[in-house]
Amino acid sequence: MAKLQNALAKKIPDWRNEIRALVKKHGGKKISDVTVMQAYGGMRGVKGMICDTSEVPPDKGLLVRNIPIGELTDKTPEDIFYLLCTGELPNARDRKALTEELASRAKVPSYVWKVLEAMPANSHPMCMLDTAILAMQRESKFAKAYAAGMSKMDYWKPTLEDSLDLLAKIPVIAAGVYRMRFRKGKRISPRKDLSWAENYARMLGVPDKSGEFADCMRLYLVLHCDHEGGNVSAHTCHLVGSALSDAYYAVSAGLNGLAGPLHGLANQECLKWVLELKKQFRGVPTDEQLRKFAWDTLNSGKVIPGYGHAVLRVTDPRFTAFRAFGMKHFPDDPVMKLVDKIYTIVPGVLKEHGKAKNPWPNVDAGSGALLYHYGLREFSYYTVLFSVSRAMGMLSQLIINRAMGSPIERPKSVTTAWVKSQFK
Ligand code: CMX
Repeated sequence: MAKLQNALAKKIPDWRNEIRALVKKHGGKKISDVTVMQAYGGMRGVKGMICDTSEVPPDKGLLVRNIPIGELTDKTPEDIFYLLCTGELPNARDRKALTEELASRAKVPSYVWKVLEAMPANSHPMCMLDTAILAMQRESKFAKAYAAGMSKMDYWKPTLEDSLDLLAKIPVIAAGVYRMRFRKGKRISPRKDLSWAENYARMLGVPDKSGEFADCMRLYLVLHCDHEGGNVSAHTCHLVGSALSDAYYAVSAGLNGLAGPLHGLANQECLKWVLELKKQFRGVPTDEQLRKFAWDTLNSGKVIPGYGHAVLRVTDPRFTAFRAFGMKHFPDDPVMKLVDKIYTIVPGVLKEHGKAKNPWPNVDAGSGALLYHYGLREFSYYTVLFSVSRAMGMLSQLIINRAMGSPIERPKSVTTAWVKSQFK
């Protein structure tokens, strides 16, 4: 950990000074107004928080520390976590040190497995993952240091410790959940000589002689890493963490939000939708059949999963990266072909429908086809994979918020009677 801690220790004083000066000079100026519609409409577009790890310009998609995600598709998750935390990509030595650091912290306490074994056999894998993370709260170094008394200036240090512990263990737990929940046999232990993504791919136990599945997992973990601060999971993690709840409390809370069908669960829903389509038309449907299938979904009051976004207004570059991977490695795969065909038809249907502000695919529209191809076919597990990656974003945001001394979050709510009284 020394290397990442040192890199952060060098940067944090400058970041603190910069923010202090910014607030001193411009603290009274406005960056947003809030309309009644926004107050009732999920605060969409309200600028009310800071996140420096990443941003999502509606016309570009994810930038990680100002680098377009499309330019990071050859990186490893270690590169990405280092980048999220420090604003710089690591050199080979720093990357290796982080891989070794994570490998050295990967042991999951035995009581976690007992808790999971005690859960009903049909528990949702997301509930199992979140329960396991919450169960480990007693390991928190932040909670111990806080109880013992520490300076506010040092909060980020045990938060970094907790983050590395948690990040190291999440793939081990996630793979254990997969093997336990879907009766795949014994758990597979992590290896010290493998990277974070390679270990996760191996521990899942999906046959992978060529190493292509491991590469798919590397890409998957890179692409889902972070999506600025206001999405449900990041914001929940930030909110819970703002009460100085430790990383275990904060990340499990954030992941409970990721488990919702309008957020991370959409990848499970999306592949289900694609396979229903495939089943109904015994393969790839005609354009007209696909159009009708999409309209039937909309007319039954459901959303088309994998399409639309609260912020994005273009095709998600993460979808583009998944599609490119699929088209490179298995262009003739029937599910991949379907995903591609849906991309040519559904945006037109959504535009005609006229409700969704963004008719284009999001990250969840393509990821399932890749997993399905490699034999990972238990849809209800897909959001767990998303979670393993998104932990990097939530944890890096938490570390930085602690370092910047972010206060407890407490926006003001108003009553409907108050709103009425304003516009008499
Ligand atoms: N299918 C049908 N209707 C859609 C739609 C879609 N894919 N996307 C948006 N709409 C509808 C909304 O439900 C809303 O309808 P109402 O006015 O009846 O409530 C209307 O269009 C306007 O919504 P919006 O402003 O365009 O989108 P929101 O910011 O409210 O919601 C999101 C964004 C992602 C929840 C929504 O697009 C959606 O439900 N998509 C499908 C689920 C999905 O793919 N989620 C994953 C997002 C990425 C992630 O977090 O993982």
